[in-house]
Amino acid sequence: MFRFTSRLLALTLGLVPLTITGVVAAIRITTPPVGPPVPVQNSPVRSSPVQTSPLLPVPTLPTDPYFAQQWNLQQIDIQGAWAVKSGAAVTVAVLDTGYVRSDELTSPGGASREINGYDFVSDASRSGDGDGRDPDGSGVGPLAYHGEAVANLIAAARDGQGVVGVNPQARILHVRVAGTDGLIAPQDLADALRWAAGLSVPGVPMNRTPARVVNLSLFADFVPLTGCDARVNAAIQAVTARGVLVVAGAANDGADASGYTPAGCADVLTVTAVDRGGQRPAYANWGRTVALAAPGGSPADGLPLLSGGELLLRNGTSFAAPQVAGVASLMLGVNPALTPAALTSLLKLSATPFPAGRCDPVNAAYTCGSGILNAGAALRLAARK
Ligand SMILES: [Ca+2]
Ligand SMILES: [Ca+2]
Repeated sequence: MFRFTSRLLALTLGLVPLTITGVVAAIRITTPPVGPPVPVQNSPVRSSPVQTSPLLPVPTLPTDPYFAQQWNLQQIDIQGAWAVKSGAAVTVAVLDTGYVRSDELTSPGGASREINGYDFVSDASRSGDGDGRDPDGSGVGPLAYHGEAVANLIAAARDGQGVVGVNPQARILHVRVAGTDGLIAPQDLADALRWAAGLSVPGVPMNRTPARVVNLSLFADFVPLTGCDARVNAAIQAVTARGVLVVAGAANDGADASGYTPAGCADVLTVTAVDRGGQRPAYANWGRTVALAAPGGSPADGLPLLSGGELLLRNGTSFAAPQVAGVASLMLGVNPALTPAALTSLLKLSATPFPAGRCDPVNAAYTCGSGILNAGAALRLAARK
C-alpha cells in the first residue's frame, strides 16, 4: 500500500501529504485483442420504443463497445441528461497526475479536447522529470493512469470506440499536482487551483484556457486530522469567487470527511461513493461536509475506467467525483450563468434518495449528503433555471 509508506516518507520530508483517491487494490480485466475496426451499425439501437416524454427526444444509445459495462452511467441516468444536452464544450480542469494523451480526447486528424496545462510539482526529488515546476504537465510514472482515467470518465468521446464520458464534448485541462509517489504538496495544490481558474500565480504564465469546473480526486489524510489546510482553503475561496466550481472526492478511509483537505473545506462540492446498489462501501468517507454521492464501485464490483486503451475496474471516491464534475459541465452548457452555489444547490436538489432513506445500512450516522447524483434530473433543473 503505497499510501502508507509514502505518507511516512512525506512527513519526514516536511510535506503535508495529499494522495490521489483511487483505492489501490484493483481488478484488471482482459482487454479484447486489437483487431480491424468494427463496422458501425447502420441503424443505432433505440433506448426504448416508448416515448418517455412528449417534450424530449428519446436519445439513441452509444455504440462504444464498453458502454454496456458502464453501469454507473445508468445509475445516474445519463440518458436523461443527454436528452437535454448531449455534450458541451465547457473546460474542466483535472488537478491530478498530469496529462496523458488519450484517444478518447484526441482523435487522429481531429481537434484535441485535452490541454497539457502545467506541471506544478515543485519538488524535483518527487517530480520524476528532473526539475520543479515547468510548462509540461505530462504525467510521469505508473500512477499517471489516474489522471487519464479521471479525464476519460468526464469527457471520453461518443465515437463507437472504448467508453463514453459524462460530457463527451468537454475540454480537459490537465494540471499536474501529484509527484511520482502520488503525493501532493498543499502549496502546489493551492497555486494550481488559482492557475486553473485563470488567476495569477507568481512565476507561472497566465492560463489562457481557464476552467469553469475543477476536479480534485485527491485528499490529505492528516495524522492527527486537522481539517482544511489554510493555503488550500484560501485558494478555493478565490476560485469560487471567480465563478469556478470545485468538486472533490471525499477520500477513502471510511471516516468523517470533515477532517480532510479538500473534502472538509467550505465551498467544495464533496462527493462520496456508493456501490451499484446505492449503498456506501466501507472505504467511502461520510459526514456533514459530503454534498452528495455518486457511483464509485466496491472492491468486488469496480467502476469501468479506460486508461492506455485498456478497461480497468477500480473503486474509490476518486472516480465518483469526476462524474459530478462532468454533469456540472453539462449544466453549464445549458446555462452558463450558473454560479458554483447554484450548481451545488441544483445537484443536491435533484439527487436520487438513497435506498430506504440512507446510504449506510448499518450506521445512520454515516451520512452521504443529499442523495445519489441524478444527471437527468440535474440537467432538467438547470434548463429551467
Ligand atoms: Ca517538472
Ligand atoms: Ca469512446
